[in-house]
Amino acid sequence: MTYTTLLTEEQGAVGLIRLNRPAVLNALNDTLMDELGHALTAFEQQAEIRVIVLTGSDKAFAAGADIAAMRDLSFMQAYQTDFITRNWETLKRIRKPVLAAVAGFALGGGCELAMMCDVIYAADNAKFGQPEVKLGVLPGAGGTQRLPRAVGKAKAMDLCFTGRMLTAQEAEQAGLVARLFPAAELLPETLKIAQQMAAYPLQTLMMIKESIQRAYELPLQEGLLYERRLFQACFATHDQKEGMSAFLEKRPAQFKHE
Ligand code: CO8
Repeated sequence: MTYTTLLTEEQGAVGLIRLNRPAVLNALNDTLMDELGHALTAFEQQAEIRVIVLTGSDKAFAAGADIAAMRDLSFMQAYQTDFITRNWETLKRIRKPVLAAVAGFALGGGCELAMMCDVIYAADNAKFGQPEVKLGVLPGAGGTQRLPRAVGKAKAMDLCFTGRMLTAQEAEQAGLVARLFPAAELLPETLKIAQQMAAYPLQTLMMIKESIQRAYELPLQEGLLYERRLFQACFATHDQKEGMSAFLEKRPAQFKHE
């Protein structure tokens, strides 16, 4: 499938999606979000792909929703069409790990899109922010909800009230970013991590994702029980026997992802 706003490629068991609207720093519009939903779903359905990486350019992951496409919307148009967020839930439904590799600007909807991913790896030139207040609106795709969960209330309020940008270093210290890399190494390093993850059993990666996501939704006791049941379910898989046998026999494991 050829997209107008994305580039996609497969690298072994890793599916790579690159946001590609360079003239507007990958600003998000309905076409891009529809295509992103399609590309993610295609990798989700492709059995040989086990991990997905979402990235932008060296200058921008995404500088937010497309302001030109948004300015003249009426309330009815925004409400009835669910401008750019109509496909937002697609990303939430992806069960394979989705890693964001963020270089440059991740602002507004761009920061919110990165936060929809399971892990954010960032270049040392990355800048994160929710500058919507400067445009007379508030974050509309999770900035007031996911950002406080990621960086705490104080930083989230500060960022949303002032519209200032977090540096990559601050973002890592605050817990928004898992690891930082020099800009030139971001994508190769993220792909290396993705390949490492993709060698592990797919069903285990999916269970980890499902269980960690529950940590944000369930009371602790319910989350712990959910985790324990998934742990026990692993004993029905080939890969649990293989992983533990390989350890005891001091040899590399041969996982079959089943
Ligand atoms: N939308 C449209 N065009 C954009 C956007 C954007 N978000 N960001 C950059 N561009 C365009 C610029 O207009 C410019 O175009 P041109 O060359 O034709 O003038 C081009 O990209 C390059 O940008 P700059 O010249 O501004 O580049 P700089 O390096 O000087 O500055 C910045 C980079 C700081 C990133 C600057 O472009 C900027 O501030 N951009 C806007 C950031 C912003 O406000 N983002 C939030 C948008 S609102 C949002 O995301 C809400 C999401 C909620 C969705 C949920 C709806 C229900």
